Amino acid sequence: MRPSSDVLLVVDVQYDFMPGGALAVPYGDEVIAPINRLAAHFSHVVLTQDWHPANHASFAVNHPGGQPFSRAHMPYGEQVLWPAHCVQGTQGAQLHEALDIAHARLVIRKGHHANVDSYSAFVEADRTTPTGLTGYLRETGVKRVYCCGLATDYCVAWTALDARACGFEAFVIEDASRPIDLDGSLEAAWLQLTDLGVERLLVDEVLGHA
Ligand code: VGL
Ligand code: ZN
Repeated sequence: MRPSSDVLLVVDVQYDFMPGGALAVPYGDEVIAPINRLAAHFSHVVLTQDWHPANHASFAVNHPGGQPFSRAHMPYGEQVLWPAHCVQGTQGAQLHEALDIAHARLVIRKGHHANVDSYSAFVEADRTTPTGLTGYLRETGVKRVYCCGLATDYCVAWTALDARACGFEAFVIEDASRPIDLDGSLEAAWLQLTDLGVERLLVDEVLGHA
């Protein structure tokens, strides 16, 4: 069992990101088995949950003429306009029931401010509003943050980059994550992750079987 200073951060494994969901990530359901396998070895697991109000500014439907997967200018910068997803209290926003992680200690909800998105589990897209996760991880003695889930090139990447920026050792577990890959976003994410000191690992490497 990994010590409590190693946290497994499971990002957005929710029905709306599954095949057939409102913002389907291709093969998104394939992350569940490797995540369950990993979680059995981590005493410290934290889950994130994308959790938007229905009037959220990242939803194309809330912009006159806005098309899903187009871009809009927000006060904090460019924002991809997504199909409405993970609306607070809906079935699509629920964590997948096949996650077998009863010992998870914390579920952190993000994206709950109507006017700001939050891909990162640490800091919202305005890059100033904290979620509180940094303080929680510091107070519980975490040193290493192992990120996995959905989507590799959005919420997983932004979360891992912020973990590193907060001074933790940070890792992305590639085969326990799946990408959206919009306009080259996956390649751009890996370049940035590598550049900023986030390590790329496979499940077997994390578990010491490689
Ligand atoms: C995500 C787009 C919008 C993600 C969340 O979990 O990667 N992507 N909201
Ligand atoms: Zn979202």
